[in-house]
Amino acid sequence: MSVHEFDPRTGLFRETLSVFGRSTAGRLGASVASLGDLDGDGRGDFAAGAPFEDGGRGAVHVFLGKADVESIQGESFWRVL
Ligand SMILES: [Ca+2]
Repeated sequence: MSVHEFDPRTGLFRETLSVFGRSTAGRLGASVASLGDLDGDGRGDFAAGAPFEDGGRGAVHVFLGKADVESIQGESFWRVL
């Protein structure tokens, strides 16, 4: 899953985050939703669905926002079945 940020100064998108799911066929990022601020640290958190993960059972991954968006990696998410 890749997240791109729009820069209104340049009119271009730039990739700010890439996260990989447990399987290449899981389609992590097929759906994404804002969760507000789950942990109360003042940064937005979000969930991303992986509808075909675990042989089609599917999963939702919860990501906690960080000041440095590029530091959000696989170890910072929770997996919710
Ligand atoms: Ca947060």
